[in-house]
Amino acid sequence: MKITGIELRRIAMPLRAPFRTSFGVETTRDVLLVRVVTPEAEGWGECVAMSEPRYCSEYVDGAADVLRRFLIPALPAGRADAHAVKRAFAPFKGHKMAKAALETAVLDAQLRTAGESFGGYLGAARDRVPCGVSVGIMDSIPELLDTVGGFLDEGYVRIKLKIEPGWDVAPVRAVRERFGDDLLLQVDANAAYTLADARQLAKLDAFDLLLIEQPLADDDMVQHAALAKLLKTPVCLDESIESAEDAAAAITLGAASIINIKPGRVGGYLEAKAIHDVCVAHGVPVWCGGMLETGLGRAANVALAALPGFTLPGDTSGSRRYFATDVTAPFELADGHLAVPAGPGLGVEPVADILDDVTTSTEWIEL
Ligand code: NPQ
Ligand code: MG
Repeated sequence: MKITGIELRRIAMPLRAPFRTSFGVETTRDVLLVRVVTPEAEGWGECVAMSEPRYCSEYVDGAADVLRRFLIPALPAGRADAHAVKRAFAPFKGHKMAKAALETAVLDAQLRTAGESFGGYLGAARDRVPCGVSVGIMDSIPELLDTVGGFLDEGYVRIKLKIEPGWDVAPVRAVRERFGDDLLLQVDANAAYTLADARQLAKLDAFDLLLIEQPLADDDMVQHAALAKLLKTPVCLDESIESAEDAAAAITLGAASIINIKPGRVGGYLEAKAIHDVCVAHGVPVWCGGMLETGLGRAANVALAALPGFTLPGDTSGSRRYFATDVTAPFELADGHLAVPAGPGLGVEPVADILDDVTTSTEWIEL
């Protein structure tokens, strides 16, 4: 597959409601899209970096810079496929989100050319996936209960509450009391605590949570292992896991008994699949995280979430969880599930007019 050119397209997607986590509030999703053009097909990749380096060290302008300056020039000449692209990127340290966007665009073009879907290529074991939803930090418990109630009415099968010091036991207790013991409930701290908070976090043991996600700093695997010994709630890692090696280390250390896989965070769908395989081999459940993706990123995540090791519902929510208008046909829940796209590649297309409306800049790089 010969790549003839690449478009870097920046879009601004207004969020239906502000999304607050322990590291900040977002009101607009600032997204970098990568479009790979070949004589046979086009492919899309979505960069999941945020405008500012608060969730991790990457940020959108940095991703665009490393793509232009290093990753696009390193693309294999002539025959490019996703595996060759992954190898070509390996000498460059870090920048997993930038790498993932370009590798995914190449994989999409490759699969569209071959007439194969992402799900088929990755090894999806089902044609729909159960969906969870991530609920931001709110100003009050009544507001939280209304929001959670609304999502349950929409059919979500699992609720994840964002927590931080000062917003943890009380919201979890309130949601558990209001919605009952059968609700699948978990929490995500986005690295907001330290090991000194172990006693406070152990209070969450009373609420039968599926897991606590990334309670401590992303580079604190040893302390996560120590914390896991002090909690009944299973510890799940998100930010700490950037590769299959990280996943193996976390499992061996006892730092995680569950892993959140986000393809963007780990450098793409090939690495995401490798992490899935390591976890399956160790009997460690995985689930597919989310980064407020548009329909383009969401399509591939839903395909990944259909692999057999994804035994917990993911943050693969419907488009309307975040956006009034998605850039593709909207992903809509049916009976708490999203259908795995079956068409070639991502199986979805951007709607040209909508995409143009949200575009803030484009850059064409001829190869
Ligand atoms: C997580 N995602 O699991 C993340 C973090 C996150 C769905 O909870 C803008 C863009 C705002 C990406 C806020 C969910 C975001 C973002 C939070 C990602 O840790
Ligand atoms: Mg998380």
